[in-house]
Amino acid sequence: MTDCLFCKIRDGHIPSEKVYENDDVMAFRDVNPQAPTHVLIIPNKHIPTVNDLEDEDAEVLGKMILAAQDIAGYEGIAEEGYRLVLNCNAGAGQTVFHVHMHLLGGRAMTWPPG
Ligand code: DGP
Repeated sequence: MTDCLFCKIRDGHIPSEKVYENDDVMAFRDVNPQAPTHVLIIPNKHIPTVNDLEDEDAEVLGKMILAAQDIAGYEGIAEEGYRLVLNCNAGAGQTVFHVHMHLLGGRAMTWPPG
């Protein structure tokens, strides 16, 4: 079995609160939420970091953003606004090495992020 935490969540070997799923992506609530809405959107394909993306992954990245748009809509935060974040490598705070997009919303955001 893979050592990747998010592959295990994708495969249902580790429980998660799933909020979205299609053939290419899935989304589940972050276990340590940093905002009232904090959802992680992952490609089903195991890709460790943004640095590892290839041309053929362009479509799934678009699908991740469309998933975020959909989730923001039913979470009721689309109009007030939300933030999408991809951390790449440890210096940017990446701790799980399976590409994931954070969808954060439901509170005021500051800029720049820490
Ligand atoms: P990052 O720091 O960008 O790699 O984000 C990883 C996120 O994953 C972090 O916000 C916490 C979350 N996380 C870690 N372990 C689990 C888990 O077992 N379940 C869920 N739902 N989220 C997790």
